[in-house]
Amino acid sequence: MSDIKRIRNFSIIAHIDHGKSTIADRIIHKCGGLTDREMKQQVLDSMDIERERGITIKAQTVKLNYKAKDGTEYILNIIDTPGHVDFGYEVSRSLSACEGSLLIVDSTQGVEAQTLANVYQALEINHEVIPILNKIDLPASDVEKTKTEIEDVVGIETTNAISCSGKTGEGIDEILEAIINKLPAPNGVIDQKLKCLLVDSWYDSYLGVVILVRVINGKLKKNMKVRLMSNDQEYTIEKVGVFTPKPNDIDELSSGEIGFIITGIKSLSETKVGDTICDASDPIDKPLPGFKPSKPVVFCGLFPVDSSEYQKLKDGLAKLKLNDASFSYEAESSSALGLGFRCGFLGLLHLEIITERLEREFDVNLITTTPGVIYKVHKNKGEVLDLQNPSNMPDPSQIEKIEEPWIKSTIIGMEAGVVKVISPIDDTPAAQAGIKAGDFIVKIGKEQVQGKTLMEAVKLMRGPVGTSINLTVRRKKC
Ligand SMILES: Nc1nc2c(ncn2[C@@H]2O[C@H](COP(=O)(O)OP(=O)(O)OP(=O)(O)O)[C@@H](O)[C@H]2O)c(=O)[nH]1
Ligand SMILES: [Mg+2]
Repeated sequence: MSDIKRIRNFSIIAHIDHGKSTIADRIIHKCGGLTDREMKQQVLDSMDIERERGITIKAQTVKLNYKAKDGTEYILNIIDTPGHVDFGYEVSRSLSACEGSLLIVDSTQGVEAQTLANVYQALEINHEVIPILNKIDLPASDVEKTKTEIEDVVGIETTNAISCSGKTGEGIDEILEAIINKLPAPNGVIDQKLKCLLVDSWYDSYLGVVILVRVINGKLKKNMKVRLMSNDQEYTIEKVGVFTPKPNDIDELSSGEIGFIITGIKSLSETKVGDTICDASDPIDKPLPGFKPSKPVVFCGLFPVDSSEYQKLKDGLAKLKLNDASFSYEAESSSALGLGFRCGFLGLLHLEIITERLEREFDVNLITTTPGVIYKVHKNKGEVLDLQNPSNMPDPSQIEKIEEPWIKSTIIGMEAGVVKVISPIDDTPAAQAGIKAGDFIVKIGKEQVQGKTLMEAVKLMRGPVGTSINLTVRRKKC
């Protein structure tokens, strides 16, 4: 059992490629989680495809012991998250298992889209955020400019920001001390009834379904009977463990800790991410609020090049679905391409990853149809159809109107390039179609102006603007 005051749970968040996994490596190495021989670059990116492409797809948790400068031993639970927007859902559930975040910003690149998206999610759930400027070993690194950007665009203080290099290891000691001194300890109660958050679950071919949990109150022990509150089913815990990063069996997890349990559940559909787990013999009344479910937004058809490979494709999809509940598929037949599946993904990178895994791990040659989004088709009789497959388009005589998804966006760029960026936006059908009535907000630092078009808003802002200042452009409605 660990003293809850000596636990720190935190996520590492950043834009893609800003160095989250590399900094996680350094922290693991410093805390002795792996020996020199076991250590490799981005050790938490364990899938082949993650290593080849150098991207994180799945969030990974590691428990480490750290002896602070004051001589006290602390337990650190780190969650390394993916930076690409398609995997934003991984970030949101990782954040809810922790009390704090390390916000990594590449000091050669500055603040980028996912820096903002991820840090806002963290601030929304009251995380303590430690800003870290990475890659200071590179000649193009500009720490002061990046700090100004973080203050202006993200809006968090950077006086105590840490400069570091995931490559050389400079600044890692400071990061570890800041984790201890700035991030809060969890505030659960060990003597209360068991309450756990189901953070993630995946299928392991040896162990079955592995469930990642964060214990809020109470204790989770081997052989204990627990209940999943969403389906009211009871299960016996066969194994309790933590990742160090190797899986390590332990006897119990107590309040404030993050670890995994194995219960003999065979199907991932029973383990709903965001569910609450309680003691079957002493249940709690109210479940935790849970998360918003992830929803596929990009759809396309997948067909085998050779129709005899249909069964292989079907089996492959079923197996991948076991490890990735966020994509969906249903059978489809096309007069040109034969039998196949209509699949939904979180974005284009997710689509690419899944098709690559199908071809590689299940040896199927695929034809992928053009990806599309969901259109809302309003029919004459008032019925509204969510259309994801063009072949289901109703007869034009039955359609009153069709709506296509629009985006709400923030553009961050240098003033010098603004005109080039915004002219095409003002020319888009969306801008032409009547969203001009004061919908555009241009924000530079703390100042903000509103214009009928982007160009007008930027011109209004021109007066007080210096030559190389960052600019945030936000369209108000969508
Ligand atoms: N020179 C230098 N390169 C770095 C540093 N930190 C990371 N890198 C490199 O930057 C690239 C991206 O690093 P990752 O750690 O994979 O970045 P990430 O943020 O985990 O990326 P995603 O998980 O895909 O979002 C790799 O090639 C790293 O070797 C650093 O401090 N200095
Ligand atoms: Mg990574």
